[in-house]
Amino acid sequence: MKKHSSESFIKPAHFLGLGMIVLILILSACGNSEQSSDPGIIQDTEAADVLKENEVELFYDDGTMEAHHSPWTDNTGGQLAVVFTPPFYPAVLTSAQFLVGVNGIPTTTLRVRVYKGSVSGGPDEDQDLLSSEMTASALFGHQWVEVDFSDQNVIITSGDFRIAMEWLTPPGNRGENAQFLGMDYSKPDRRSWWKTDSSSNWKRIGEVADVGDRDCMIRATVIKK
Ligand SMILES: [Ca+2]
Repeated sequence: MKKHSSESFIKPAHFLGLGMIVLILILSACGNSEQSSDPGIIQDTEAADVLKENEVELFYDDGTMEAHHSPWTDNTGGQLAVVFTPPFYPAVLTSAQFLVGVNGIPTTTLRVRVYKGSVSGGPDEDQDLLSSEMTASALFGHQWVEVDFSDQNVIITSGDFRIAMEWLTPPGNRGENAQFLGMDYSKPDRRSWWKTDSSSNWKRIGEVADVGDRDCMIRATVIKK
């Protein structure tokens, strides 16, 4: 009887009232959850936007490879380099990209070099900006190989800097024994440099062969400190 009287006590109107209260509570909870989670999402997005705004990729090639080069030598230590001018100071170097060509042996290990220097002069190897030796390699040909400098603490406070690909394996006179670097022949910027082997002097790439100036396909990403 007690059970029966209890059931008879809750009438349809009461169910409707309880339902409304539950609905209001649910909507209220949803509102609270939006209020508590939205600011976090907005903050994350703002932080990412700020990071993106401050990060700049520096490049002087147009992304299309007309040819690819190697130092064409039987010796080691040949290098191809690009000089970069940061748009702000201090600039922290975060990464570099090298477009490795398809010919030769694309997966050959290369050494990454970063020096001080200037647009008007050659790379200054006495001012090596890396704190430890860095190497990289492509997984296959015609690939931008990205190198991360986040552990290197490379900070440019004034002037320019240079990034070079160094051949650790003698490429041979036709370059067939090692990797190639992509070259852009369109609108060259007089920023690319050539060194045949470890004992050679740096030359502007326009002084090598008779095809004029061209851009080595090396890029750099910097962020304002
Ligand atoms: Ca091009």
